[in-house]
Amino acid sequence: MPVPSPAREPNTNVSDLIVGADPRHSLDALFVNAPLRDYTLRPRTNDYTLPVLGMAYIATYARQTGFNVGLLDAEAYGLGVNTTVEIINRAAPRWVGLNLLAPTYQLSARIASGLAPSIRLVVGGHHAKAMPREVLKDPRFHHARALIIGEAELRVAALLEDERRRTELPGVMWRDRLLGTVGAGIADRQAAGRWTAPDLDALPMVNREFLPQDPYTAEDGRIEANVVGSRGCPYDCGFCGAAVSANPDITIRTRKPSSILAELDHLHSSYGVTAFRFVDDLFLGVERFIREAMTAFSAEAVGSRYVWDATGRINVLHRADDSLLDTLAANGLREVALGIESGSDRILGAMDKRITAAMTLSVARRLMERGINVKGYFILGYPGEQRADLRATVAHIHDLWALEDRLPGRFRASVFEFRPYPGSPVWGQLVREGHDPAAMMDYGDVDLTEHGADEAMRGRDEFNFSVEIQFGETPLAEIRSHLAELSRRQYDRNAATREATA
Ligand code: B12
Ligand code: SF4
Repeated sequence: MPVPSPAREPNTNVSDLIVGADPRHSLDALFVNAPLRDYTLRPRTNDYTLPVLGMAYIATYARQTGFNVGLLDAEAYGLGVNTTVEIINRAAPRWVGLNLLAPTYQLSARIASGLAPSIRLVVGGHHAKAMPREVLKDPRFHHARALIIGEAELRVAALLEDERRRTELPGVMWRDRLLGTVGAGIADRQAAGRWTAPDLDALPMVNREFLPQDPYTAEDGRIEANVVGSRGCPYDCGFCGAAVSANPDITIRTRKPSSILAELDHLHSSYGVTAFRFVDDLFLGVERFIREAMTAFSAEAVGSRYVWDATGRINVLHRADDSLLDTLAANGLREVALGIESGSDRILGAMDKRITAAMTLSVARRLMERGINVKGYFILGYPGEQRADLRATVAHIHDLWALEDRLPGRFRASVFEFRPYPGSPVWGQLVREGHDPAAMMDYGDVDLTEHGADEAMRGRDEFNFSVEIQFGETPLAEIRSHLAELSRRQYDRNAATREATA
């Protein structure tokens, strides 16, 4: 995986790590992305992380509404928990906003408990949605004046205006400090959708002042930026926090192609960006939208100006005819990220992936024939996975590498050990089977370097964590040796390609 360097170097003065705010005025809100690890204990081993677009959307909207807001990305700067707390308390914002994800929950909770008493706290993000009552009960979140379920741009701005408005905001919860009960805002039915599913074309474009590492210069010298073209996903893959059953609040929707193109052109004229990454749950997920977007991209000759990467779905691309794939290639599609997950149809069925291993090989071949690169995500150790299934996944990856060797497009495998996320479809199944929810959330670091994959693991350090529970037939130690071996091979293949193209 390329490890791009930030286009804007972080400043050394820690208070300067707060981006996007006007330092001449007091801060209405500071949005904080917790680090993935406490970097005081162990320094960060890579220097790039995807930008926190969700929080930047919230910050952009709040600024447009008239508030002075900033963003502190503790992961991007590799900060420790105490340093993060010190920076926040020194900045003394009126509100702090924390994005809770399952694996960073404990670090976020430590940050929350260190906040000065005068600071009001608002929390959101996937984990807040999956376990709102548990979060509000956690004494470390006693500052929390509001927990927001789902897309929060409009509701955060309303809270910054007046905290008492929480009673009229749908999907907002809080703990009554005296009674210990949980309160929830109630909106009239017609207004609810306006708050929870804002019109994506009416939202302001993300202001990149809030993103310290985006746009950035990639290894090949191109300036790249991450963008979001849609929200929500209609599929229900068992392991996924974005699955439709885990997100009943989301109205699945796409931006108008003209609005997407306007953002690409804006990023090009303001920062010189020529490469874009759509980090949506699923960008190339519905054929009707792909066709509509490609008609607009062709009309604007996007392929002669830019390249772009996107998430896609194997079953949808499998149905697409050759001319649509030709159009995608002609319009600059550089890489598609596909959830391949497994080489075993039995496990793909258990995951409700709606794909087969044969379908994957066919789609990957058709894409790579056209020079479109494929990034495949794989999971080892899914609940119910037997040794034969795992062997099929390893063989599948080798088959895809073999395809790459004879086609113009590249293939890279991104392999993970399975870990459960609250709210994902398989979570409920595991709880019903008797797994302890607390144990399933006890995410800890895994050091794969002992399997001899030091350099290969460096850029992927933050992805190596585990709950130390064996969910399939294969013991974790064996899963990790496969993980290290596959990562090392992928690393060597990347190095060989780089050398060949240098
Ligand atoms: C880009 C991305 C990343 C980026 C940035 C993550 C981030 N902090 O936002 C990086 C690479 C850093 C990342 C890392 C991880 N990610 Co990630 N990531 C995504 C991805 C693909 C897109 C996120 C995005 O920008 N969406 C678009 C914006 C508009 O939506 P949003 O982020 O959800 O934000 C909206 C709401 O959630 C809410 N909100 C967000 N933040 C806040 C904050 C406050 C205060 C409030 C009130 C509301 C609020 O309002 C936002 C605007 O409407 C999502 C999948 C997805 N599409 O959501 C997975 C996803 C969020 N990631 C996930 C996971 C698990 C991880 C990692 C643990 C991965 C890993 N290491 O294995 C880490 C966690 C690191 C961390 N501290 O951020 C899971 C979360 C599952 C869960 N239940 O926790 C998701 C859903 C993927 C999945 N399908 O399972 N990720
Ligand atoms: S893995 Fe991809 S397709 Fe499946 S539910 Fe998640 S975002 Fe949707």
